[in-house]
Amino acid sequence: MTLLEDLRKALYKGDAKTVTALSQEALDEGMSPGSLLSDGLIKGMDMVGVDFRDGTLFVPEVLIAGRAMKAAMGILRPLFVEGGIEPIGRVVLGTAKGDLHDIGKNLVGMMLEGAGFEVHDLGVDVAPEKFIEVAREEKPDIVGMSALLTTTMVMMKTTIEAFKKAGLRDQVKIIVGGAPLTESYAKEIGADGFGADASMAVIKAKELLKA
Ligand code: B1M
Repeated sequence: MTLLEDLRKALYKGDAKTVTALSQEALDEGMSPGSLLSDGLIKGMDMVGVDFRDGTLFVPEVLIAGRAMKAAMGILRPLFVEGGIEPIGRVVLGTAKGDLHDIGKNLVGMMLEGAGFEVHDLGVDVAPEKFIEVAREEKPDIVGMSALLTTTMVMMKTTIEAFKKAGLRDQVKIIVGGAPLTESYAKEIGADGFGADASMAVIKAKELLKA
């Protein structure tokens, strides 16, 4: 069995200690952080997702796998995030109201920081009013929203409408993403950009700011 297969298996089992050790081993052997992320960690979470959907894994197991993923992201974070540079833009980021999924959103935040953006992460279950309040205070260039549930992706539209009502829509660019979203849905709800994955979110953010 290859190191990455072992890593995915350990992630599936939620064995944070082994996931962390194998992630470090992969990096020490010269694997790029990007390959470790996409071929190891994200594929491992996909296996978890399939069995969660099919009813062979349940919420506690999925949570434990999620924690193992977060532990490994702790190792990757410093590799994606460079310090001491002037931010190329400011982003307020959060998961839509009613949604508690934050692994993908955290990844997007990490990659944006790595690309030179300053990121203010509002966490999960973020109400439209909270996005508005922080946007007023911090005057970000971009507001990023993540949603993993078909029932919460509609909150992104509500939030965009709230920005319009508050007279702030023209002052920020809005990027959305998350597994159930599509480019056409993003357009339909009036977002400025869609990120199919974390690296596309970075490309879109740079494009919107012409950075
Ligand atoms: Co949830 N869950 N979950 N879950 N969960 C899904 C999303 C689901 C698809 C599983 C399934 O049935 N196969 C399903 C949704 C079905 C649907 O709506 N159609 C589901 C469900 C049903 C639920 C509950 C309702 C289960 C229940 O209680 N009965 C419940 C809801 C809780 C709530 O939010 N209110 C629930 C709970 C949970 C846990 C708490 C147990 C846990 C979350 C832990 C956490 O995040 N801290 C969890 C998990 C882990 C998952 C799966 C297995 C994995 C999600 C994940 O982290 N993927 C997921 C199945 C799956 O997606 N395979 C599932 C890895 C992550 C890196 O990918 O988040 O897609 P992702 O992010 C990607 C891109 O989407 C994109 O970039 C990221 C990196 O490439 N992206 C953006 C994301 N945000 C972006 C923002 C951007 C741009 C790109 O711009 C701003």
